[in-house]
Amino acid sequence: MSSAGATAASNEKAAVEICKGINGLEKVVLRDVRGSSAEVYFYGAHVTSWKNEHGEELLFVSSKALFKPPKPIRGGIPICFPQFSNNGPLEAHGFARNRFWSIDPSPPPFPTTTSNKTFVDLILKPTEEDMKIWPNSFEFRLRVTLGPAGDLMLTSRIRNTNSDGKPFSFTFAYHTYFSVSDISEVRVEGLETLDYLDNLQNKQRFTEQGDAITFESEVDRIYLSTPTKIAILDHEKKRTFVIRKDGLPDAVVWNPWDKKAKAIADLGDEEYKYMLCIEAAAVEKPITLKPGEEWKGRQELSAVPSSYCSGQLDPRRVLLGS
Ligand code: TA6
Repeated sequence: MSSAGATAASNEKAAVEICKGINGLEKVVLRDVRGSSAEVYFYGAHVTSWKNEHGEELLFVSSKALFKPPKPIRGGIPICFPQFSNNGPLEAHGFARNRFWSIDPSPPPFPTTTSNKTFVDLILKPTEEDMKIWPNSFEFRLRVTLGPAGDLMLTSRIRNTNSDGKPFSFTFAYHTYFSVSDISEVRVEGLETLDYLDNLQNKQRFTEQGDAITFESEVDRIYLSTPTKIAILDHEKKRTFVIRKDGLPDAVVWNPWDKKAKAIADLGDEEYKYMLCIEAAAVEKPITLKPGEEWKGRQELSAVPSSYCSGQLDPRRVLLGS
């Protein structure tokens, strides 16, 4: 087991390292002995890198991303809490992504074994300033785990610590930016026939017709009550991303395409071609917690090499497999 708590021995140091990143912002680097790695900034508890055992970057981060608070980092895995998008009075996607988190000194025990995994536990509690905009006391614990096969898991545990007996409600998303070879060549499997709210049409509700989602223009949709597994097939890179999720019933699919990309200052004009956001989320039905109650939301990402000849590309096998 390797965590950020004990980095005494040099071997341990190799697995978990706290160091300076861009603009001197501190980050945690997780390394697995087989070569995969991940990087998490304390700023936003923001995962900005996930590499496979060949050192290939699997997440998209914009070349124009600003690592400068209070601006969120464009790319990687921003955490949207306590509000997804503009679904409420707070700034878009809430404030967790532009706050400084810290190492969790005493994370509650974790249900699953961590013997062969590398991880870091981070925690966010509201400041007095936060309480003015969202008057709730909470503890948000995030564990970022790099598994032996290079899988990346994010497990959030949010507890209501209000002392005034007040429940609170929130919406949530792991706003993951996947790196793809060419957006017009990828397919998303697992969302067929589902209902979705279209953010480009005043959140009107539609039903997905296609047998797979492909991209030829801006897409900004919230798929409702999805299966727990979704796949992104990138033929050109012979790679399939598999997203497994628990406690997060919805999935947001976003690509800004050309016009919106030009309007986003911290995104390169052509960069929409190399990114796809598939976001494990809880949006349609806000989560409500009474004081003392805790919610858990987990996403597990894996990138499997896939090619027609190996037959692994058959999404049915990917989605229905273990
Ligand atoms: O998750 C999709 C979305 O809500 C889009 O509507 C778009 O605004 C995107 O998030 C990016 O949001 P941001 O606040 O990071 O610019």
